[in-house]
Amino acid sequence: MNLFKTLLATTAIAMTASFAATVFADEADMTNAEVRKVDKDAKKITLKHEDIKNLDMPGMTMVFQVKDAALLDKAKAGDKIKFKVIKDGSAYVVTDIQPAK
Ligand SMILES: [Cu+2]
Repeated sequence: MNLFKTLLATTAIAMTASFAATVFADEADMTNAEVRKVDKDAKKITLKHEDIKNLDMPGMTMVFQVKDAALLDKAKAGDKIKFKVIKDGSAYVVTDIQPAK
């Protein structure tokens, strides 16, 4: 294998790995939670959540920012939901909310 082929193969492997990481991040696990409070004006939601595996966070009650205020139409205090959250800089941002079955 010449140097060019080696570089090409290495790049392909790196790209595959980063693509897989991106997909993984985007497909972050849904986490179970119970809604405690919804603040549409501030685009915030208070959740009592279970362990968030993709963020390595244990279960707790905390306030999250939501990406889109429309997500809050799907949740009200007392609801059991599943949600997706990402870390954006120093903030945790909820990107999806689904009713839990
Ligand atoms: Cu938390």
